[in-house]
Amino acid sequence: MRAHSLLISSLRGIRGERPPVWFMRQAGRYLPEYRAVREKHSMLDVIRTPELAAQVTLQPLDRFELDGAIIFADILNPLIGMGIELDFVEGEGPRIGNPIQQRDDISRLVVPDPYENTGYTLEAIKSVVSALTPRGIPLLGFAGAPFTLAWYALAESGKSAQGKRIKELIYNDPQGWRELMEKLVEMVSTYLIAQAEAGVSALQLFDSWVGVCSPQMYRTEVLPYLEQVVTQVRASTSVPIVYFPLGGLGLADLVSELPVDAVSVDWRVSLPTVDAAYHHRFPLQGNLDPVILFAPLDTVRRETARILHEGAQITKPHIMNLGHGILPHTPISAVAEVVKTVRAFRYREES
Ligand code: 1CP
Repeated sequence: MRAHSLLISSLRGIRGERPPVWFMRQAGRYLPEYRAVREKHSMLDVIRTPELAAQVTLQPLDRFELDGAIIFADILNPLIGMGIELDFVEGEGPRIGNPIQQRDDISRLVVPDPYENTGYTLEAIKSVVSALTPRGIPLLGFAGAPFTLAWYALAESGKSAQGKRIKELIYNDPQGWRELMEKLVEMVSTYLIAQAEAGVSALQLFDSWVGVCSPQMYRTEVLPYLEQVVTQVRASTSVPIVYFPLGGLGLADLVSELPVDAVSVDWRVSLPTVDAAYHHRFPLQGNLDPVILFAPLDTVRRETARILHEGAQITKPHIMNLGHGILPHTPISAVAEVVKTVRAFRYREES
């Protein structure tokens, strides 16, 4: 049974008395209880051990009165079953052992069965759902969007943030690009559907690198594959789907064509401005700058209030979140302050 909640009704377009609040990366290094688990276990071990993944997922819920949880995993671990070697290197982040360099590397990729490839996450989801349903808190599942997964499979890094490798593949080997995207579409769709079957109440697609695309590239090389993912997922489950095009403000007009339920917004734009760019179509999630959480608490309170008032001006519901994930070393008191400020807010005070 799925929890009926402020978060899910807001994602479905029904505004409650206040916005729901949850945070991307709400489980993570800023929590001492997370660091304690990670001292004993590697990132991949935590993800692949359902008891540990469930434990870490629930940690922020025991500290803060959040309106949602997100299953602990990464966008990259599902690539392992496709034949991509992945490791998380301490203090550095993900590293791909055998990045795609030529057409053969694409041809040898397989589309894994999600139950075989990521059964551990599906088990963790079941366990978290049984813990959270009595508390009325919904669990989100997620996946990387095909473009962003291709980015990592090609070993693009922050240093080549223009996306030279991915764009060269698109321009120089269109057939190879199509084959790669088709395999990623299949992997992502079946994985999201399996998460819905395991009991998540909503799904989020992270497109963290799509901001490097021109609208033209996005229209022809990215959007059609995203549409395939959303259409396939929709055909087998009715849970709401959230899309997060980080840095994708220039793509808003095209994103507004996607049949998703809600869009997550980074901090670079005000919610009313982006609402207009999306033609008032979507509930919007976001968009407090994660760095504001390092400011004095009255600044945190004031900036949270500013986002709440901007969120009250959009056409569809607002879901309070950050514009990107919580950063390591974020003060816990600032996270608590945001939650407190949101929970005390009421829309009727707006009029
Ligand atoms: O313990 C550690 O140091 C590991 C840090 C960490 C964590 C906590 C990584 C490595 N991944 C995660 C978990 C994670 N990643 C979640 C869990 C649920 C939650 O939000 O609480 C989610 C949803 C992700 C998604 C993810 N992973 C994205 C999309 C969102 C985003 O940040 O843009 C991306 C790009 C990744 C790749 C990744 N994994 C880890 C790092 C440091 C990165 C980013 C590397 C880069 O910038 O290229």
